[in-house]
Amino acid sequence: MRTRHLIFRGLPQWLGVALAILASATARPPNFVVLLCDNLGYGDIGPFGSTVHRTPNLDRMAQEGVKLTHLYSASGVCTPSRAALMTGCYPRRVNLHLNARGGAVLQPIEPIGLHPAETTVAEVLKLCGYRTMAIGKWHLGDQAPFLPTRQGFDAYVGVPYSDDMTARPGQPWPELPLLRGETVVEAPVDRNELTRRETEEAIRFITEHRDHPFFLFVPHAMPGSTTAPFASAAFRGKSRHGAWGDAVEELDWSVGEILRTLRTLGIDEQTLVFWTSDNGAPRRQPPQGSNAPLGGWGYTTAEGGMRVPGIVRWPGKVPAGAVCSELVTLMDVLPTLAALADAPLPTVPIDGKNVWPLLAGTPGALSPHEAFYYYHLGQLQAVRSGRWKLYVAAGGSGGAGKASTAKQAGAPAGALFDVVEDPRETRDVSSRHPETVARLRQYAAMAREELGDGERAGRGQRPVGRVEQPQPLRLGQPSR
Ligand SMILES: [Ca+2]
Repeated sequence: MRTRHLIFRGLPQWLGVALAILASATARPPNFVVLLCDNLGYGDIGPFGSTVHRTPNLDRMAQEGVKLTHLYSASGVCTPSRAALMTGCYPRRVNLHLNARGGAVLQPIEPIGLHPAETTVAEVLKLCGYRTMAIGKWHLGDQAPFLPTRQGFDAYVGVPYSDDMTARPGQPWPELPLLRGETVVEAPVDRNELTRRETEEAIRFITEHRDHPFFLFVPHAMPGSTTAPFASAAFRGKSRHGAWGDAVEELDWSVGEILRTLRTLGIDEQTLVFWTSDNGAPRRQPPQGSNAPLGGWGYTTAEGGMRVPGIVRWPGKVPAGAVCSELVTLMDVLPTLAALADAPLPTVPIDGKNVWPLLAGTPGALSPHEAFYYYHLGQLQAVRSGRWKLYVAAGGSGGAGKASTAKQAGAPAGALFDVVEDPRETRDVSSRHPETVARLRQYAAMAREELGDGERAGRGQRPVGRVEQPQPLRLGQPSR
């Protein structure tokens, strides 16, 4: 410090000012790439313990970045999870915890979607000059006012909802469409090619915008919601774990290609890459994805349903080979990227926090979340604070999709688990920690007041977007 001080003292004052101006002119905000898999479980990749899937690119990414071992999605199912990631809010706050019929996740020709007035992370960044693109499964509304192009993304390519929402007898649903912008360019899209094509689009976008700050959101459609996930010919039948393994290994290839592109273009050190999943692997028979060592399955409030694998890589900024075991959520993406881009936050209340000190490995940094709420659709089922998770309603069981058939054993209301030591949620320790139970009940009461619970409305809830006459997305018909 003393040496630098002396050097600066030796410079003429005008030169110091000129150098400072030059430095601020050349310091550009970082690029952001957010990669979100669909239904991929905590134990499905090498860095999180999989020994059945080959994920060399994610293994390397974890060695070069930080692994988030207590990262939570804000829901066990797709639409609410994505709504939370995009807005930094609990799904109930933006009223996307249910579809228009009170069930889980939006379906084709749904009259509701993410309200156009909500501010997405793409809008936050676009407002300060970022180029933005979404590539993949959107699932926040398939009507024109709800599409990514109306929510801050300059460009969009992908399927508007889940890969299993295909044309079928007894439903007015159209063939599964591939959108470019707001236009259906293929239907039905070849689902085997989705991951490969999403990757090619990502590489094209990064290459094109390498000289300008960009935000790329790639919500992959895989492993997805079918009983036999899709993969391209190069991966199909190649893993040791059936169609699920093929899809996971192609997703690993995909992140490898994206990281290689950043290196080749020389923008590796200007780019933060965040890789994660939208919820845990659902229960399937025969079993597919793995949430090990967590208990429970996707579509529930069990740890396995809502704790997701996460890796963040940014050479020189995020410590290599680090592990963050503090509680972080997908709602934190918006405020964290906004802070890094020096962009203003939405003016309405949000629930996410800036977790950059945790990602950067700042010594002593702790989770900014005093409490985290596990909602199953509209019902508050559990609260976590520190290492403790209290079920305030019976939870962690059941399931929201046809694929999760078998009844799952869940936790009864009042059960308290130490989810650091007991991530399978097998030992109810509520009788030994009455003061912790009481404290967590108070958090639950605060959540009910602000976000609501079941039929009870919360004072902080905002309206969902709604259209009067939803139309199917078909080839040759412009979306309205
Ligand atoms: Ca999902």
